[in-house]
Amino acid sequence: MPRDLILGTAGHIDHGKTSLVKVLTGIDCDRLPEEKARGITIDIGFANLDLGDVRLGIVDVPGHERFVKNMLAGATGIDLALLVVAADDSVMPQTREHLEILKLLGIRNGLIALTKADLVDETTRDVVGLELRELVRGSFLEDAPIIPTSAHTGLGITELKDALREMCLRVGSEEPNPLTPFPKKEGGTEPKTVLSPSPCSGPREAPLTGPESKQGGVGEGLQPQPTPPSPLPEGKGEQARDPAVFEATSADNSFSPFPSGRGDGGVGSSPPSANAHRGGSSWFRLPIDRSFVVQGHGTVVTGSVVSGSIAVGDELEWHRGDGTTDLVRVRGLNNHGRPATEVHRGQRAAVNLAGVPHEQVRRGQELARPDYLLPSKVVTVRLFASAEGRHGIKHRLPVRLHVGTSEVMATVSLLDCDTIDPGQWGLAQLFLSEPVTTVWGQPFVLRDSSAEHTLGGGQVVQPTAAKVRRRHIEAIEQIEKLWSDELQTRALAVAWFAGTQGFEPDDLVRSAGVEPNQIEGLVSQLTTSGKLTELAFASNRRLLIHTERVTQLEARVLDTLGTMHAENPLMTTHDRQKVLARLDFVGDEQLLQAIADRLLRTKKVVGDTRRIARADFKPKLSANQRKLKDKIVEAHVSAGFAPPEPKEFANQAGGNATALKDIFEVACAEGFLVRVTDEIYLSAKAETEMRRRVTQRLQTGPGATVAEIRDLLGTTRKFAVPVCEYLDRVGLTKRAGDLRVLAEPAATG
Ligand SMILES: Nc1nc2c(ncn2[C@@H]2O[C@H](COP(=O)(O)OP(=O)(O)OP(=O)(O)O)[C@@H](O)[C@H]2O)c(=O)[nH]1
Ligand SMILES: [Mg+2]
Repeated sequence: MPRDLILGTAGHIDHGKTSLVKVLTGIDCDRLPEEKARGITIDIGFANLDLGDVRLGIVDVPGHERFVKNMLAGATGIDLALLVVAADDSVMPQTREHLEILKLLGIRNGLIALTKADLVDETTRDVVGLELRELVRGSFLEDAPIIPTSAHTGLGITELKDALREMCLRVGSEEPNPLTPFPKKEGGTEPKTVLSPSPCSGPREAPLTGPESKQGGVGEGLQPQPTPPSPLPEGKGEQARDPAVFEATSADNSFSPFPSGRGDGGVGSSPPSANAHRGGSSWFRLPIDRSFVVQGHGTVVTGSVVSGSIAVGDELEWHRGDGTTDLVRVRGLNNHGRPATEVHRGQRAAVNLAGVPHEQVRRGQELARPDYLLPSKVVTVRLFASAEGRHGIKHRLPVRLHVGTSEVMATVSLLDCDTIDPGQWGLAQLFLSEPVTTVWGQPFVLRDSSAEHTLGGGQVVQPTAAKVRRRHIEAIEQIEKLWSDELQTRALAVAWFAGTQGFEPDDLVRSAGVEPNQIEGLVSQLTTSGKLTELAFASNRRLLIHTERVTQLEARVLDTLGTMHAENPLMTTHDRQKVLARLDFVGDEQLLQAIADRLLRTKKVVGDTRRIARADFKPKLSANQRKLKDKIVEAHVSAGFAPPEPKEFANQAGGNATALKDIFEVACAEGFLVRVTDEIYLSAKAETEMRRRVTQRLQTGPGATVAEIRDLLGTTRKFAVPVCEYLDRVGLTKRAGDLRVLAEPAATG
């Protein structure tokens, strides 16, 4: 099975990148009329090179300083770089800038082509070679071969192919990933611990160690820049959307949506399975770099597959770059102009999508497995200020964020310092003018707001973040934990930030760099050890919450119950709904019910689905007094409107008048009895019935006398007078001469 990898060119304008790709592949990546006319590359172009056991997708980038943003879109998702330097020109500004960008993007493998070798003598070549060695010292290209080539004489082309093949085989066995974090030796000093308030400069005492090899909410913004840059490259304009431009091209520009069967095009005897490839166990993701229309088939989008795989017929989420998404179906697939049944990481892909209007597709959008990515206007990052930069990166600096194929205006909020000095790291949040879709560990690049210089870059630590207060030590410590080598530590930090809202297991792929096949094991370790708590809801909802947060919520429920017990010391239990209603700021009724159930299960609370009390609450009545209370309630229920007098129970209360009063008050507080006077209590049921009858009677006619109300209730005058006064008191009736009328005429009881 051939190995698929993506190679990107890099280097200063006119140094011979496109010419070199052409002699290597026979494909001219400069396709646009404007590119032809001006003799320069404007936007990224594509080619492919079959080296037998290695298949390379090639992204050729422009060297012009004005088109660095296109270079950045092309460099996303590449596995290897081919740094091109003209022997007659040596190291130039974009040689440096492109190399810096490749380093920031975490590219770890590459070769150097010393082009136009036919134009210089041996001595010049050697001098330029020395300058190059100096340039790449300490970078991923430090030990890369420098191969003199000529697109005109063919010098070095065979050697270059051999070197490429050899490197690809080595890279394949190293299992690289485009989301590899910044290699330590190139990244300057790692972020310091955050407890020091000083600027991010000077040596760090306790460096944050990041993993050597990893894979891959909205807060208040700090006023991002108003106008996001145009999604289309300068000079290309609508031409990029012109199907004719693309249909005429080779590589992945020509699209034929129907696979022509197994073994087609030298791909092998069967389509490779998703897991047979590096990153194959990850979820699919493709940052879109172009789109076009194919007559009769509709919209086709292209990009480098940065993780996972897809097959024809799959459903994907189309992230439109404005925070909205749509589910779309893969109607057909192409890889370098050949139909394919599936495409995977390391391949260029052209995806024919059903139901996607072409005019709505733009660079910077993404296709991904549904529910993998989440757009966010705030991301938390580890940020490195380029050693080349003069001023470092200051708090509140307006910048351009380049991540994936998107470019978005942003404002930097430095969390642990005021300035990141050149060559240093810091922790930051980026507040964006448009939402972006990122994953944990994803590299990005920052350029200045006028798009003239590369300022730095780093890795995403929180793809969807809420605003963190600067120098908030606890939050910053948790952010540092998100960069731990340990999956468990990262997952717990995710849980910490998710708070009482919790998170779903699958979120860990995006927010902690956990491989999908590691989720179950990780979650079960964390729940078994009691660090995470899983709450299952009736609705099949499965939420993971940091156990500390669960404990906090439990404490809140207990506190609330405690307050209610203190407010009503006579009440033995409280209405569960009313208790939880006092915590409605938590904003999740299901969660509170689950917490109450846990408290019942762990016997910190007693009761049932209706009424609850703290297990440690000491009710005011003894067990015997409670029995008497039940008896009294019973007697009142059966007596209706002719209730017994309290003193009838004095003997049973041991002659203790205060205790007897308490018993009646508890019965009232618990809602069983209603006090009319100290001598008259009604059962709650009788009181409700009384209100109903009186209301009904008074709804018609002039009103009713006390005698009439007495008859209505079938009781005595001695009882009727205080009852009428009670009804006045509670606002149901009022006096009108000798009569009682409804206090609110419209009241219906
Ligand atoms: N003599 C000589 N000329 C070369 C060689 N390679 C490229 N050129 C010439 O250099 C000029 C620029 O070549 P390109 O391949 O377009 O350079 P590029 O790096 O792709 O330029 P941009 O994409 O615009 O950054 C063209 O006129 C080429 O013919 C070479 O090996 N020898
Ligand atoms: Mg070119």
